[in-house]
Amino acid sequence: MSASSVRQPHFVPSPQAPSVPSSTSALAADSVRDLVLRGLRAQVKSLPPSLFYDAAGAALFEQICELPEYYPTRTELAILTRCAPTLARAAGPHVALIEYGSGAATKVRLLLDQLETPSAYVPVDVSHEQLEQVAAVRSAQYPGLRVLPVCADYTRPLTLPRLPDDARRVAFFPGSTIGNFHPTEASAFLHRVRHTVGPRGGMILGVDRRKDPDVLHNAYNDAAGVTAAFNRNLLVRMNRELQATFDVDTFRHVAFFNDALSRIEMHLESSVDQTVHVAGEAITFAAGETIHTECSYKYDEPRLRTLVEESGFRIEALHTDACDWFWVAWLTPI
Ligand code: AVI
Repeated sequence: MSASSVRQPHFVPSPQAPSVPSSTSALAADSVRDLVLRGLRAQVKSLPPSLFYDAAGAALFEQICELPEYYPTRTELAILTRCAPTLARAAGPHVALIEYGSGAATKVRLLLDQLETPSAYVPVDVSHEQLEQVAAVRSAQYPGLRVLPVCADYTRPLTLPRLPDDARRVAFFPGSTIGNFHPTEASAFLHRVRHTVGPRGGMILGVDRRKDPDVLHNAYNDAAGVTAAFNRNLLVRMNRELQATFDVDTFRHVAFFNDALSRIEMHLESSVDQTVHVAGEAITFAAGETIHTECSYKYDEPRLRTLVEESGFRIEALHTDACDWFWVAWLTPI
């Protein structure tokens, strides 16, 4: 099949922004303003992590993935490289692979290379440009594979294009992005995926495991300061897009492991009492007050099992690495 057989992205409207990563560079200016003001007017200030991913934020995230301290990306890649043949055998022939938040869609190649006669690849992402590029490249690389891009916010209910009747629908959600959902949102998301893949379907899910807090701390407080720049880029973005008056140097990157909730929390802490204007509205900060910008939940096996099972899936296999830091889970419907 040639690149010309790539379908035009199928659009699904997304009225509300997600609270997990997926590029918001495509979000309308008024939705960014509404999201920001809602978060900053609250008594405990917060911003949705989806706002990290403007063009500069996406580039900083790519740098994070290469950092020596940030183990998730390379660890998951190593597991996928080793286990792709096993995952492909479990998934079987004629799979329609649905990748949520496909982005540059590099990891999926490891699976597509191993699957027996995959019938379709459905990358889902909010970035129209990236989707078109990915679709054209993958279509050229895998002749015979139907590439059906869907331009949508995957945290909202999705309508998929028509898939071949005999295809087994398998969802692919790598990167441990599930950890950026609050547990109730994670459960609702997995529940929707379960509905989408149907009773014969499956899911391949990347999950970051609970581990030594020092390892976690270092991964989100890298020596080169890239994660700090990624966090502070939110302020730069608000200054540019919402005519905000943040003095970026007066906000400190703070990231720590919250043991009771089993999550890394990222914050931006004001070092002084100050008033900042955002889209014409005055927002006051006391010295030491923070904006909570991200949660990254780290799962142990009982918590993962509970999450998966309450969403209508069962864990068929947990593939891990030599340090037991990460899982690539193979899930099937209960
Ligand atoms: C995208 N997500 C899985 C990353 C994480 O580790 O939670 C985002 C990130 N935040 C800081 N560093 C990386």
